[in-house]
Amino acid sequence: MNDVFLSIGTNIGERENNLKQAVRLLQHQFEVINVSSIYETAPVGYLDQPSFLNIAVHVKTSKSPFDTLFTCQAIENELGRVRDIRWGPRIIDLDILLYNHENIEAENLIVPHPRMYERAFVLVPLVEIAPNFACEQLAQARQKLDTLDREKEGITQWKTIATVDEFVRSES
Ligand code: A4P
Ligand code: MG
Repeated sequence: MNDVFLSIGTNIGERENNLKQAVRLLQHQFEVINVSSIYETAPVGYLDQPSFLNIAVHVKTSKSPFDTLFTCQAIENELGRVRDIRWGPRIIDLDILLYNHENIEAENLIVPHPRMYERAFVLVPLVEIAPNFACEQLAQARQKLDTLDREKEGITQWKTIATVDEFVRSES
């Protein structure tokens, strides 16, 4: 089984519900091991848009990296994702951060995610759910996070998640 870390972001509609729906759909396709706290984060890249909720999710899977990407894109489509402005508002965005300790550089898939080390909204939830996970990429993520000022980056813990099951079953 492969260890995969995903980042999920949303800034349109019922944001917490969007995250919950995404995790429910992930559970149909993967073994969902852990979900981070929900963080509210200031938009990065394209600034004139509402704030995001972001989480990181650890899943185990026998799917290949490309099947994992297709599955994530299918979940985005199922939740009604429309692609228009790059880095613009979205109902849901699922990105693959890490696939084991692999480095992948294909036309449609780059792992580790090419912008993850610059983004506190990715690193804060990722490091939260991978305290004991040893790989070079996570060591780099932890190191990078130490240099970032969470407050300045506009990251606040919005809600803690006790267990994955409690999260997906709860009403938002
Ligand atoms: N792709 C390549 N590598 C990957 C990967 N590791 N995971 C390709 C997922 N996809 C990957 O993605 C565009 C293409 O990237 C895909 O066709 C895929 O083959 P997309 O999801 O269609 O478009 P996008 O989301 O606009 O691009 P991208 O690159 O995912 O956007 P970002 O860089 O993730 O930025 N601010 C806050 N606070 N929180 C956010 O969550 N998100 C973004 C999106 C901007 N600002 C944000 C947030
Ligand atoms: Mg994306």
